[in-house]
Amino acid sequence: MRNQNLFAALRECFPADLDAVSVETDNALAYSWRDLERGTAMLANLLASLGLPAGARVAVQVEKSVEAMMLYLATLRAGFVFLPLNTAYQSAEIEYFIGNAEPAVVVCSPKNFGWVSKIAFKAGTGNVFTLGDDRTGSLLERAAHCSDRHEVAVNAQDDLAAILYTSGTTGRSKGAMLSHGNLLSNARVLKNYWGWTPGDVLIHALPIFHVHGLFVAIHGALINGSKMIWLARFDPKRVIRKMPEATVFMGVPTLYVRMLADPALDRHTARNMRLFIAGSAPLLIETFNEWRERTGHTILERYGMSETIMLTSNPYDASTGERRGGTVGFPLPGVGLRVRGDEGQDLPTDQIGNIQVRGPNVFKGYWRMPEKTSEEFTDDGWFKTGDVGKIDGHGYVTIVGRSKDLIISGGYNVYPAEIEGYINGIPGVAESALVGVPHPDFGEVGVAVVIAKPGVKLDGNEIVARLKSQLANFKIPKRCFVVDELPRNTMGKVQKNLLREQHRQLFS
Ligand code: MLC
Ligand code: AMP
Repeated sequence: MRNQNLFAALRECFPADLDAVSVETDNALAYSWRDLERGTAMLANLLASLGLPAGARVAVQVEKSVEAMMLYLATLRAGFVFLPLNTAYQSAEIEYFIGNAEPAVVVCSPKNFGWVSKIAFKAGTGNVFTLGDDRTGSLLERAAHCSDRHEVAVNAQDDLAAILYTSGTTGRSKGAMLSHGNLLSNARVLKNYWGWTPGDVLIHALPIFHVHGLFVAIHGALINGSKMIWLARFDPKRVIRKMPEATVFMGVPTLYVRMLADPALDRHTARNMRLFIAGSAPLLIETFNEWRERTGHTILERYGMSETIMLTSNPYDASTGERRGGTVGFPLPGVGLRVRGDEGQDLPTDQIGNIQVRGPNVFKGYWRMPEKTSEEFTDDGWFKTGDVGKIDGHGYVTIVGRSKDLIISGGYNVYPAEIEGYINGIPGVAESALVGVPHPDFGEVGVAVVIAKPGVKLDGNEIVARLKSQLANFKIPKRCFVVDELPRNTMGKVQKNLLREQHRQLFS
């Protein structure tokens, strides 16, 4: 049987000329396809030399670099399971992920080695390496002694390739298990659906620890043998400067909003571009329209999740329909999408309900949480996305809200229950509620409303300052109000919709 290893499939798509440039960085480094081939072989040989058991997890919290991408590819290549972690996560968050996933290998930034290695060794991890964003660290030092030839591991379609932590629809973070087959089938569908062509060049400006930057963008370029212009961080000026050399860009809505704020963005800078893709959070119709006016290009919005990779997309090919702002387009080929009522009944066209999906892209379940996994699937095998939406008569899907209590801020997910837990742990706090309100830059941001215990005087700014030492920065509420009481319904439940309404003008 054919090897179903994702890396093997991506490598087959490398161009014949391995000396051509595959990645060009913003600090003027150029990597050839041969560099990717050799670098991933050396790293895969290093992983293979560690005597890891099958299915071992490789947890990685490092700054974005081409070597970090190679580490991802090498983990696939060696047949192990990649576990990316947001660089903003602080020690309590890392402790949870490492404790839960029990990785055999942890790779962290050199500056974090002290605290990360302590957490990792305590959790039983046998190997902790460092990787800096300037090609420093013990990982590359060790890999330098390894052979640059490596036979790609043999994997079946259902073998795990990656675990992505997400809170799903409820509760504590859960590891979504994605297989080689999930990732490869989605990459192949997107290559065709988005019309990737020879000569395409992708500007890669997203972080590489989530679905968007790690899978959609990287797989998209590699499976097309396309060059990437690699920016270590998003900077609107740099993207605009590089745009004439590129044809494809992917971003969360905040990236588009920030580029529109730069007068240098115009039709001339975007003249060679073929496609602008947006997703991970709702794209405002104003942004969609303004982008078209300024650049002459219509953004293609698509919809996905950690558990499913990409689900729907507006059409690329005009003959199959127009790109409609405010919608996320059609279910991708092979993806089933249906809208169900709260009782599980099928809903007619245009009726709003719960979005459920199935297909070869849908994940294998949550890591070591079989009960949670079965709760999130219907009896007939459809995954409950937690998103609320409708399908119109032409088949366009629109997302109108979420049944899960989730705030999406600048494309990152913030789970109110998690933040409220931390706030409630602060001495003197009786109760708290976190709600999402509109924000011109991040789309949506969290605002905390807190009640103090009797006789205690609390200060909102001090609460925020305290949270900063415990949580990733994007999870920190942008404002915190201390009030006497929270609005409640007759059952005593906090009415978050009223709080949201009360604060919706805060940043407008
Ligand atoms: C940064 N900050 C944020 C934030 N990012 N606040 C709220 N939400 C965010 N997303 C705050 C920091 O806390 C800090 O605050 C200040 O902004 C500056 O931090 P920074 O790190 O310098 O910010 P910046 O580089 O400007 O980052 C903004 C950003 C980044 C938009 C470039 O957030 C980003 O790359 N977002 C993309 C996320 C992404 O890739 N999502 C895909 C998920 S996959 P202070 O107070 O400390 O100064 C997925 C599935 C799918 O959802 O469908 O794709
Ligand atoms: P994550 O768990 O980080 O993968 O986030 C997935 C969630 O992001 C989805 O369940 C949606 O709520 C949201 N999302 C992704 N793309 C879009 C989009 N184009 N429009 C609206 N919401 C989106």
